Amino acid sequence: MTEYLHRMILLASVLCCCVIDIGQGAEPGPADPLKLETQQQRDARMRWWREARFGMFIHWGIYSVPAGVLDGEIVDANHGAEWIQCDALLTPDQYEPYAQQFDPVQFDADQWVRIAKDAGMKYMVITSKHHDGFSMYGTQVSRYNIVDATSYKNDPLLALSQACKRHGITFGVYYSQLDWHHPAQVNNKSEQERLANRYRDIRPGRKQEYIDDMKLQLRELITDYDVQVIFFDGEWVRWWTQDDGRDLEAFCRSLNPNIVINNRVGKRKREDGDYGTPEQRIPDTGPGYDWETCMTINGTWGYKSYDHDWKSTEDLIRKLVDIASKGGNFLLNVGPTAEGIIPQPSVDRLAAMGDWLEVNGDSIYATTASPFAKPDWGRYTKKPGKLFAHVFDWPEDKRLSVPVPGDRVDRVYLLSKVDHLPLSIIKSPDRIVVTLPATPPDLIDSVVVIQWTE
Ligand code: FHN
Repeated sequence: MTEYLHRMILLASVLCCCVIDIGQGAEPGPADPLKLETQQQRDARMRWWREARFGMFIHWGIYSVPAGVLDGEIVDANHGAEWIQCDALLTPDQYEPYAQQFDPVQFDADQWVRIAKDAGMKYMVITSKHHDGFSMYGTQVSRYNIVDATSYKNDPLLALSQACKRHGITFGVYYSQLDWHHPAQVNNKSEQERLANRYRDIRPGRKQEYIDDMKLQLRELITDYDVQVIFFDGEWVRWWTQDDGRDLEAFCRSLNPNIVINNRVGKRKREDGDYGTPEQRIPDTGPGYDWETCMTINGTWGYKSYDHDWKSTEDLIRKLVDIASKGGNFLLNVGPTAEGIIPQPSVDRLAAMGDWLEVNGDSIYATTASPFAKPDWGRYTKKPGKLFAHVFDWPEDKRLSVPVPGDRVDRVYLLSKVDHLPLSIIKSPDRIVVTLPATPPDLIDSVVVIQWTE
């Protein structure tokens, strides 16, 4: 049987099972014949990620040295510190010496992983190479990396990958297609100043050279660093196509069939990768497929010495709940200093989120999107047999109306009360009214659990 005939039969079988799946699956799998996995296989592969709901994003690199300031002047208060090379229009000769100044002697991989774990985070995604093209691990592909180009000479990504394994956290990396250092890329002549960098061009005839180097690095990361998630970025450059994304996605999957890849591997289309990536925002409703909001705790991804505009713990917890109520994941960012320290305001907020999840994790992890409209007083999340009412604003009349048929409800209790003593409820055909205690057990979010038969 010829290769062509074999692939046609394979393609035909894939196409027909895709049609069936879309009819049956909880959410339709990406309708891409390239992806030879069935909906069941995809659900199995994505399960840990969907159940995790909460991860740590880490933007760390030599841009943490200037920390958003150049010659005592703030470069751009509205843009991430990781963009300083572009925003200050620095030439490589002006920017790359920061590598020699980068010596994170206080970096402690176990401490970082513990901060993530104590925050209730289940996975971690760190910048292996951001737009500046500097590799934060010991790559053989370019000497512009932390082992060869800094006085630090150690490999923090290897240390983090190993620490994640020790603490049961899943390890992932961020990787940028846009690269201000790679010789195959060049500033875009038709764009002015910053945009020339943002929309960097590829030199004629040298695209494959860059793609080959990317693949060599991704092979290193996937095979030697146990990478289970890849967050691509910088895909907006015009020379990067959706087909390039498909090719790169297939390449990564050939190295690790279980890997989870974001939609920026392609052109942020639904069929690209495994999940959508809204940034610094939370969609009004879930898009009906896997998605993850990435967000900063202050106003920058990379560390900025002067940015103290920290979101409150209340805001962050309610954002996590809002995202989970729409069936999404929350990838919350930290920007460590050049010394290797995660800023204390970030650590404090993450610890407080961890305390809340210690008590209320059942209402977040492995839950799915709310089946009901968003109530004025909060949000809903659910899992089989349980509906979680997240009460942000405690009703003045201490009564909570929930649109579930009364005859289906077995018990209602407060998740924070270890005894789970039942609360009194009034049942009616289409709803129940719960009588709440006078004061909320938690001012940020008190979770009322409704045990019911769906
Ligand atoms: O330009 C990057 C930015 O530096 C940061 O990495 C974020 C995080 O998702 N992504 C890009 C902006 O969309």
